[in-house]
Amino acid sequence: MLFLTILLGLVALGASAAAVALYLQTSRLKQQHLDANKHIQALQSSQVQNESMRSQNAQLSQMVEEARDEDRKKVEWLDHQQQEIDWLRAELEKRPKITQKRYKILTVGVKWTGKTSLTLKWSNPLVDLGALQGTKIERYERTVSHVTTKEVVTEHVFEIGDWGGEHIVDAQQELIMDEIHGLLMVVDLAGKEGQRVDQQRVHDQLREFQPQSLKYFFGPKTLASCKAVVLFINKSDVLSGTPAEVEREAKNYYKPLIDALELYKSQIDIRVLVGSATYGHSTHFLFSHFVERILPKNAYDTQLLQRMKADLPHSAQAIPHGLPPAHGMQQPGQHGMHPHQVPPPPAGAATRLPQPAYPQATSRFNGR
Ligand SMILES: Nc1nc2c(ncn2[C@@H]2O[C@H](COP(=O)(O)OP(=O)(O)O)[C@@H](O)[C@H]2O)c(=O)[nH]1
Ligand SMILES: [Mg+2]
Repeated sequence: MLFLTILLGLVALGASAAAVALYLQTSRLKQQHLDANKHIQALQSSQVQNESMRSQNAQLSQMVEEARDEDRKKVEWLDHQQQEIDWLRAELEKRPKITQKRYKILTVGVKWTGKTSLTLKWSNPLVDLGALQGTKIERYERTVSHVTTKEVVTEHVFEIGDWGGEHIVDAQQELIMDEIHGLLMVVDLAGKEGQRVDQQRVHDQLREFQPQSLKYFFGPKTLASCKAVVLFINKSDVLSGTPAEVEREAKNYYKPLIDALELYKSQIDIRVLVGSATYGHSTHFLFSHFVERILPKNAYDTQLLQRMKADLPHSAQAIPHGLPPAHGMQQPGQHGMHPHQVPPPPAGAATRLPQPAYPQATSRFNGR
């Protein structure tokens, strides 16, 4: 009995032990299961990460490829540019060199006579060079012609100085300093906004250009370099009458000055014109005149020849009475140019010009 009881006890003990072992085993398995799940989750998330990194990587690779492509294109473009620069440089080497010949024309006269209006009209300047430092001279520039030889292109340029001071005696200083090729003396018949002749003003201007002052104007330096002097009696529009009457009257006002200038006619080419800067009367003739007097004959180009041919011979047909002789002043009784007429050619102008090898020009260029 005791034996049975002990046996049963042992069996029960064994069963309990087995149950405990089973429980422990189950718990351990559960824990392992949980761990395994966690690992699976971690693995899944790292797979997702991996996937996204792979796609980022692909994008980066594409970007790198594109940047490389871009780089290659830039290198090609730079090569191309370099070739172009080399080609242009070689072309430039082949080109003739450019030189400039400048001819200075100084415009003088007292304030408000219309110098600036006149300068802008006759020379139609392309460049305003600004005021000469320390002076009252505004400078303008107008290219007159280009002459090409094998190695050199010569650009012939008029540099027009427009005197902006009050008294012309101050301008004389500039004349002493500078070599000039043309001199345009401007006087007028009326004041700033004047509608009729202002005798006092005429008188004042005659005093400004009195013979004593002229002596300074036509000093040895000016006589040596200056090829053309023009006295322009401006504002002829304030006079009325026939063209001949207007001209006679205007010249009469300035007779003392014209007579004083006459003394220099054997030494320098002097021309008297009556006109109006506002209305463009006689103004365009200034261009042809200065070209004809100042520019050497080998400095004409086709365009200039056309213009000169259009200006001079054409007008010669239109007007029976020519201008006074090219050198010197008008003879008594001879009429100079009238503001309302197209200017006739100076005597001998047609023969002085180089002969063009093309038909008679019909167009004029815009220098007026
Ligand atoms: N009636 C008339 N007035 C003119 C003529 N030319 C210029 N003027 C006037 O005269 C004034 C002075 O002109 P401007 O060219 O500045 O003279 P500057 O001081 O000699 O340069 C301006 O009011 C112009 O409008 C002209 O031919 N006739
Ligand atoms: Mg002015």
